[in-house]
Amino acid sequence: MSPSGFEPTIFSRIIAREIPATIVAETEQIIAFVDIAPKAPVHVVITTKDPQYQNVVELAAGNPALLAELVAVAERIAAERTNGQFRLVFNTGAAAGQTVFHVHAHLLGSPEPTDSLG
Ligand code: DGP
Repeated sequence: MSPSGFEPTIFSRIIAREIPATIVAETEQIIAFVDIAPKAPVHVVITTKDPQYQNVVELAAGNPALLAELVAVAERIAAERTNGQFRLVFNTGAAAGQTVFHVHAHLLGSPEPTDSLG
């Protein structure tokens, strides 16, 4: 358990630079890094540095401004790295595929023109 009372996740270890990741964007409260198991030509995980919100529903209720900042960071990364069309996915709950219970979005896209992002 961390001093803040929240169980640290693998993302906390990336934020602390305890394990390596390819970080593509960072603000005071948000960090984004390349997904270790990419599902698209561009696959970036965007998460809050604060580990207290387990999923997007908790973040939206607890700190909507931080959710808006996360989305703004996603849009900036998409503008730099994709063709301008992208998916932003928040898996919410284990049955929906969530494996890391530290709120995060998956930004999925392609730098090339595509018909579909799957
Ligand atoms: P989700 O299944 O929605 O909870 O997404 C968790 C994502 O986190 C999954 O796509 C893989 C990624 N991930 C897990 N561990 C690591 C890691 O150590 N490094 C990086 N770069 N990504 C990770």
